[in-house]
Amino acid sequence: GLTDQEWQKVLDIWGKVEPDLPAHGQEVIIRLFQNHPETQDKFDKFKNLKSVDEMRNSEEIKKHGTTVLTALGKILKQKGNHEAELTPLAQSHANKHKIPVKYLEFICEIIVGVMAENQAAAFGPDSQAAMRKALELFRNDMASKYKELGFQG
Ligand code: BLA
Repeated sequence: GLTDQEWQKVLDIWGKVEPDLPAHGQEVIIRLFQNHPETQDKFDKFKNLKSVDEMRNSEEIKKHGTTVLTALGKILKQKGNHEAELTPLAQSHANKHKIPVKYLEFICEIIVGVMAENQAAAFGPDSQAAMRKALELFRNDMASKYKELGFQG
């Protein structure tokens, strides 16, 4: 788990991201699709988007990015006691969307990268390390739930 100090760092930096959630979310999804094109195939509604320009102009991408970061923010604010938030998410991601743990790793790394670019001054090495730890906890707990659900992930 994380120490109280580490959670404090995570929630402090998240507080800086929150006022601009849609812009961060949009960037995260576009970069996910650019860096790992196979992830785009998981989305029926985004299969038609070919160029970065089309992605930038897509309100649906911005909307999904906002959904993702809003859900992540709710999870982080539980400081590890995120059972109630994770259960439905693991269920939909295992049974319906079929998202491997590897893809969760991809998006978490991109989230850290986008935060580092947009929040350079506030997101120092200690904050980045704390954020990485929190995202690892999220992924590990998703992976355990995947196992319970019989999804190889
Ligand atoms: C949908 N993803 C969702 C939803 C939420 C999240 C809240 C809508 C409700 C639901 O279907 O359960 C949450 N998505 C997240 C979080 C992360 C994220 C917290 O990416 C990451 C921190 N989901 C993934 C990854 C992919 C993914 C890595 O975690 C793709 C590689 C896909 N999420 C995905 C898909 C949907 C979805 C395909 C359905 C989209 C739709 O058709 O509306």
